[in-house]
Amino acid sequence: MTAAMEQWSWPPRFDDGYFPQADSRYWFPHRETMPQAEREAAILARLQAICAYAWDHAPFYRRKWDEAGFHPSHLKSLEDFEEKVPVIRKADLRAAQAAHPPFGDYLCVPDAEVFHVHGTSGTTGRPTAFAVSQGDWRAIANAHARIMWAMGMRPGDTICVAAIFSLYMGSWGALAGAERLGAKAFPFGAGAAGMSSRCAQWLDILKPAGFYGTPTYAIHLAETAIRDGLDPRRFGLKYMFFSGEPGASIPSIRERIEDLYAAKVYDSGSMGEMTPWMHVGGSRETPGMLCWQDIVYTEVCDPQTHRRVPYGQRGTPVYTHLERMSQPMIRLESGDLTVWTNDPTPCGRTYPQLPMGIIGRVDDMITIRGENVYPSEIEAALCQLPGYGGEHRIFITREGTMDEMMISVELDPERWERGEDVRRAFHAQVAAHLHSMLGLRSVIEIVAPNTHPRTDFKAKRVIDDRAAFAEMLRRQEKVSS
Ligand code: 8LH
Repeated sequence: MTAAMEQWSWPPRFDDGYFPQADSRYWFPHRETMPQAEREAAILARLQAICAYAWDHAPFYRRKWDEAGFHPSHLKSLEDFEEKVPVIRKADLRAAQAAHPPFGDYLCVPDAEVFHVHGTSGTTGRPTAFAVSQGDWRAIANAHARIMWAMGMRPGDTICVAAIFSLYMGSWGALAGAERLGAKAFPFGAGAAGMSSRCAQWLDILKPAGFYGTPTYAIHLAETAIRDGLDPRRFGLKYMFFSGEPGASIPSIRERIEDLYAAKVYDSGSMGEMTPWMHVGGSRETPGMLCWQDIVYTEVCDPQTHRRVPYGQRGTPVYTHLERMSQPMIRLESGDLTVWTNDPTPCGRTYPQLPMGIIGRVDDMITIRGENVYPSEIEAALCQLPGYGGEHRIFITREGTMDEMMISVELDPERWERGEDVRRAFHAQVAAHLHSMLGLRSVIEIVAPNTHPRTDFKAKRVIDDRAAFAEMLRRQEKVSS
């Protein structure tokens, strides 16, 4: 591979002063549009280099691969990669960090080279630390600037980052990309009391071109703005890019946000561990997300066998870093669910696509009387209904031996005020629509606007008390035996 692949090297090196021609659709024209077979040959060579690097620097990978009978010298094709290299899971990373604190024995650079420490929220169990070297931070900034360019953002644009600045990689990744793009970075953040009102006020004053956050927060922010007497359509936003949860690739939710703000919506985002997480991310012309395979090699796999599923089918993304030195992830199983395709794209990039984005987590699936449903499908269906008040909760419970689902749906303020008949009609409409969209009946409750708490981060809309119910039954059995 020669000059044909712009700034493609191992170890990764970037020209921080590089910009494409101002009128170029592509940041790296050749790298983004090259024939797939040529790119795959380059990816294979890179995978060989990275596996050898990880073998030399990370006892974690040596141990894993020894157990699986794999050695980097065995890697001769992309098929070898999926067949011979075992997946790693978040639990493996957690265990490695518990045994080798704080960064685990997959840290491949000297401790002194760690430049940023981020991590998982750790709400369930031990948090996992992400150690990012300075070189990797540059790689992240360059990759994100490239994808933000594809979404249409340009040097000089003001980009508001409206997500919490803590250990969460979402906000920092968007900020690093905005800085490298030569944009005016506006790291407003999120998460403190009263911040949404102030954010709306700032957006109204500053009129930024770009906005980053979660889809849930964008809707909440628009509601806040409207309540404060501001019109989000007058913020002047052009590009709103999202990550962290499903929404931006779901037509009804995307259209809702586009309508609220009169802006274009783009989806992006894999996992904090996989930063540059925009490596699955949208472009101006292509719906859903592209898999930017030369940044992170994505395989959409059968969740059991971890072999790639054919294009057009559902599977779980398995990710491999191609431009990270500090804690390279090699076949990290995401546990998410998506469908991948490999069609010619309107933007001309020759990457596989995730046209529906990421649907949810494999284990988010709710099974009621034999029917499977994902929470994002319920949200998508509700967003299609005029009158939907913007929030809902899904309660899963066990009645005897049967699982039941109850959905509590807000009605919009104007219809709510119109009284009981309108509420009853909406109830019937929600029940019929969800039945036809999901193929199963659920118990519906219609509630007043703003009944359910809003969030400035990722929404948690499922309340599942089946485990508590089973536990209660066990306790009762003990008492009566
Ligand atoms: C998504 C999406 C998406 C992430 N559509 N589900 O924000 C990007 C990174 C930094 C992030 O959210 O990382 P984190 O906190 O580790 O969460 C990763 C999970 O978030 C991922 O496994 C997905 O389940 C979800 N997610 N971006 C749908 N665009």
